[in-house]
Amino acid sequence: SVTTELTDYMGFQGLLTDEEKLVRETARKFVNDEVLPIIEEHALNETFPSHLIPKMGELGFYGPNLPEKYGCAGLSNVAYGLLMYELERGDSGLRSFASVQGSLVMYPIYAYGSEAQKEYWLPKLAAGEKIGCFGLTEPDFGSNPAGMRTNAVREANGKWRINGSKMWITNGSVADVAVVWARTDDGVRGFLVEKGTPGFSAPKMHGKWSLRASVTSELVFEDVIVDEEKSLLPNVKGLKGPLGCLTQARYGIAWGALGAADACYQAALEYALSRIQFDKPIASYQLQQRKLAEMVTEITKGQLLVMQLGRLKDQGNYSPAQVSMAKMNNVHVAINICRTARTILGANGIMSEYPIMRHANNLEAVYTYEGTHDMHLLIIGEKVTGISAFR
Ligand code: TGC
Ligand code: FAD
Repeated sequence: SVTTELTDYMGFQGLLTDEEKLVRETARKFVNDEVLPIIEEHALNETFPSHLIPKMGELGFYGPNLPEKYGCAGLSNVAYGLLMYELERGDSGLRSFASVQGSLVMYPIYAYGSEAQKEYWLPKLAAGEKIGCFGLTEPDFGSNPAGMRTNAVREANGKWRINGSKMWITNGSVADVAVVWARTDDGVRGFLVEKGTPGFSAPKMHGKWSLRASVTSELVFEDVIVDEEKSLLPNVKGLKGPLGCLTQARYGIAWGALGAADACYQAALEYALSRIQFDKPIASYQLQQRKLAEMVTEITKGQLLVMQLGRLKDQGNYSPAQVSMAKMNNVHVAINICRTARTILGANGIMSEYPIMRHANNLEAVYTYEGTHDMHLLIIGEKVTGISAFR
């Protein structure tokens, strides 16, 4: 059964504005009505529920914290976080879709694009009429994108020629536009490459045991020619371009992972109260109570962490290293909560009838993408010591 309220041990919802509460309730209803009934089937079949894309656009789920001028909702960052929480309570793949579309495609166009690029792309992406993807990672450069080999060379006629390949790209083969980061004579630059451009292909990757209800692809560029005005993001140079987008997406993941944890905690609590062994509900045994008590404690601490971060972000007074702490901590506690929830359900915990293995497996990818757990520890370590231990 579907529990109707989110876990709230410390009056977290009392910290929300009416608008934020409405966003959360809208997203929760959408997930309960449209996602939970179908998501296990999609995960089993390794398909994304693409029929939900326009509906999520209608509900304003893409880039909701960007300005209304471009067809977005102009909501607070806390509202955006709550949306990610609820979507990931459904499935990390669904939250990934919205994260990529809003934080990794719409955000760079908004922050680094020309006015014409913004006016052309943002309303279509906000409505879900067009889908985007974000190509940074390469087969040989994951945690260290500074080493990327994909390159773009400016030709005499104001065109650019792109060569190289990207890997592990969410939505790659379904995207109408790829935000691609490439090495140039002028440092790393961002390009908008449209589906169907000659020399550009995006083969789908198969065989994931994690994020099965999400499309992951390679991007291949073989002498792809793009027009400077339409394609080059003019307002950023260097690795701070893509890393600035990651800060936006990592912020949403820090909220989202708690949604997956919440789904597993609630399933475990309900199960523990109803499952009888040795003539009593297993919830009456101290060992199981300890697990539930630790789960709800970690969810509560995580909620307060992202709430404070969200308010700081709304004030424009936050740092990427703070976002790293929230992403690192909340994904870490979420994966542990999902695994512990699995033990409470015993054998039932491995079945697709319950959401637990799906969430636990999804979080393996979430633990790694958008900066691995280790990389975020090193970012925090650098912040507190002043010494970089990356290289
Ligand atoms: P470094 O020298 O530290 O920085 C280069 C420039 O970037 C600035 N910067 C940032 N700006 C904004 N946000 C951040 N988070 C930033 N981090 C750094 C920095 O100030 C500097 O600016 P400037 O003006 O001085 O040039 O760069 P580095 O090469 O030493 O690398 C730092 C490191 C290791 C932290 C970075 O490379 C890193 O974060 N690596 C992890 C890679 C990663 O997270 N990849 C994610 C790929 S996308 C993805 O996974 C999508 S999943 C989508 C889904 O399905 O949800
Ligand atoms: P590596 O960087 O090879 O790391 C392997 C291990 O070494 C990790 O444990 C890491 O923590 C550790 N390590 C690396 N460097 C150090 C160091 N200096 N010190 C200590 N330990 C270190 N990328 C995109 O650009 N766009 C996307 O849309 C996207 N979607 C993704 C979707 C999925 C399902 C997955 C799984 C990945 C996605 N990625 C995407 C890629 C993701 O960002 C990378 O997988 C991630 O950044 C890690 O890179 P890697 O897998 O190459 O691991």
